[in-house]
Amino acid sequence: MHPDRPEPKPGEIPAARAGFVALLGLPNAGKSTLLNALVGEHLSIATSKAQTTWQRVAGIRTEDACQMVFLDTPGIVTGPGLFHRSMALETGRAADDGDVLVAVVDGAAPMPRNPAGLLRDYLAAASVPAALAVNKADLGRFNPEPANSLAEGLQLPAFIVSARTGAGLEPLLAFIGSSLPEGPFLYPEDDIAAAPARFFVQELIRETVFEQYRQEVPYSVAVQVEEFREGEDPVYIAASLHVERRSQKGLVIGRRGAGIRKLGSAAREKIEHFLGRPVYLDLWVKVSDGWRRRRKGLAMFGYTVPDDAP
Ligand SMILES: Nc1nc2c(ncn2[C@@H]2O[C@H](COP(=O)(O)OP(=O)(O)O)[C@@H](O)[C@H]2O)c(=O)[nH]1
Ligand SMILES: [Mg+2]
Repeated sequence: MHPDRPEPKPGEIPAARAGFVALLGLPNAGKSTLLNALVGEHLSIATSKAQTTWQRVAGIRTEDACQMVFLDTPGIVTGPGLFHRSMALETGRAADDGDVLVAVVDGAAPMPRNPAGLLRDYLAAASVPAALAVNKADLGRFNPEPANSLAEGLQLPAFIVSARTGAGLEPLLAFIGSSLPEGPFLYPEDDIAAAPARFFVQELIRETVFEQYRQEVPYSVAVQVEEFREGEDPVYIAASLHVERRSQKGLVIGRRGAGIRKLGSAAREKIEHFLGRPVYLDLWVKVSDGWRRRRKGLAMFGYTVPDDAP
């Protein structure tokens, strides 16, 4: 219970609660996997590679008189590049919008010192209720101690969870539910996402790129859905993949188009699952020279542009 909030009187029907829950944490902690587990749908792309989430993704869970709008974020991203700063800004904005903060910590990995310090700063500066979700409890090497002592130092509750198996989510949800402000729902009760279907199509294609390509290639690919014709059967979707350099175009397309064909069929299956309908997916590869380093490039693909961007 938030300290400023009065206890409901016995017999009183509790008012509805609703608000934003920002998911913070280091790359690879499992923020996106946790959002998906909390919403019960694969909304936010999650891969074994770090920094796959480039902008905020909102997923909605409505239960009884409580609506939680989870904001997945790129997390605590450090790095001098424009794109790193764009991601860090996204995280900061989601944290500002959060009525509750949940810091996701990988309990199966050693805590790196510097970024963990940033996480601590975020939590220490928070003016809203916050908690730690100590994730990956399903792994044998799980050790909650470092996260627990971080939580203790900040006087925050810590919840041991596994985003992968769904274990331990109930106590975390109870904490979030009781910490949200009273107020009407922010979205219709049946909505699970706060973005149009084409956003998720774009993200599913990006996720598949992360799964199928190596090294820096997936980090260079922005996806733009050019056409989305839901009136057609199968649904017709055309999307372009924008790489940063000409040499990457060949890498994505692959020998005699094998790469792009494999990408297209795996992405199509995911999109069909998401839409619940057959899909015809047309993919194009384009070169948008150094888009991650330019204001125009970031803006073109809908990413946050830092004020001082060239
Ligand atoms: N074993 C295990 N793996 C997890 C869990 N949560 C996330 N992962 C894995 O950790 C990696 C990073 O997850 P992701 O959600 O993309 O992390 P993010 O960068 O914080 O969004 C992926 O390979 C996930 O499958 C968990 O509870 N248990
Ligand atoms: Mg993520």
